[in-house]
Amino acid sequence: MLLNYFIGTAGSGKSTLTGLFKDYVLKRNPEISAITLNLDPGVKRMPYTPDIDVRDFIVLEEVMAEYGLGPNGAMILASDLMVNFLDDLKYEIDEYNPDWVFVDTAGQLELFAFRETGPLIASSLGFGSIQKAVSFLFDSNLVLRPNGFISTLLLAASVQFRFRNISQINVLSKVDLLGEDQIDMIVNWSQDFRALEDSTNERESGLIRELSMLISDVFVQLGTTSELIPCSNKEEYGLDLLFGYLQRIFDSDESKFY
Ligand SMILES: Nc1nc2c(ncn2[C@@H]2O[C@H](COP(=O)(O)OP(=O)(O)O)[C@@H](O)[C@H]2O)c(=O)[nH]1
Ligand SMILES: [Mg+2]
Repeated sequence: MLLNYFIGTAGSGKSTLTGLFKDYVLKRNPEISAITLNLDPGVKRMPYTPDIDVRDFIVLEEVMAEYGLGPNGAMILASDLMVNFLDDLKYEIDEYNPDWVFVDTAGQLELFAFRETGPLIASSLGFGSIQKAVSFLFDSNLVLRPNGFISTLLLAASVQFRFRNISQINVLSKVDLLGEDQIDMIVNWSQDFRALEDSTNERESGLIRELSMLISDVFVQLGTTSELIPCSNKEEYGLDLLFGYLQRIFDSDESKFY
C-alpha cells in the first residue's frame, strides 16, 4: 500500500489535486485500486467526495460547542483530536485495502505539519510495509518573485524536517496561471540555486535581498534541490509526471522504513 500526503499552504490546490489525482490514476491504471482520505476536519465544501473522511469522527461545530471555542481554536483542537481516531481510520483503510491512498490535509498546513498530529498520523498509518510520500504544493500565486519562492522553499524544508525520512516531492501547482517563461524560470530556481541568487540580486533589494541571498546560500550548501514538478488541476497538466515520481518512490524501498 502506498500513502501520499498532499501538503501545502491554504488554497494551494491540495483538495482539488487529491480528487483529480485519484480519478487520473484509476483511469490510467484500471488494474490498481486507489482511495482518497480527507484529514481536514474543518473543510466545508469539497471538490470531490472522499472515500474516508475524518469529519465522520470529528465535527468542527461540535468541537466549538463542546469546548466553547471559536472557529480557529476549534480547528486547532479538532486537528489534535484526530489522533484519537487513528484506529478507526486504520480500520477503514484496511477495509478498502487499496494500492494507493491519496491523503488530503488541513487547509492551513501548520495544523497538520507543525503540530504533533501530522507526523504522528503519518508514522501510525504507514507502518510495516506501507510506503509513504509527501507531495508539497508550491502555489504559483506565491512563488513568482524570488522572495515568495524562498519563503515557500523554507516551508517545504520545514515540512521535510517534520516528516523526517518520508520522501518529499515538490509540486508547482496552478501553472495555468503562469506563462511558459515564468514556469521555466521557477523550475530553474528549484534546480539551480545560483540562478535563484541571480534573480534575487536583480529583483530584490535591501534587507530582503540580503536575507534571500543568505537563505539560498544555505540551500546551496545543503545541496538539497528537489526539482519542482509543474502541475495544473485546471488543465489536468503534469499529473503523469507526478505519478511517475511517486511510482519511483514507491518502487524503491526507502519510504518503507520510518
Ligand atoms: N487556476 C487554478 N486554480 C486552482 C487549481 N487548483 C485549485 N484551484 C483553485 O484554488 C482554490 C483552492 O483550491 P483547493 O483545492 O480547495 O485548495 P486547498 O486549500 O489546498 O485544499 C479553489 O478555488 C480552486 O478552484 C489549478 O490548478 N488552477
Ligand atoms: Mg483543502
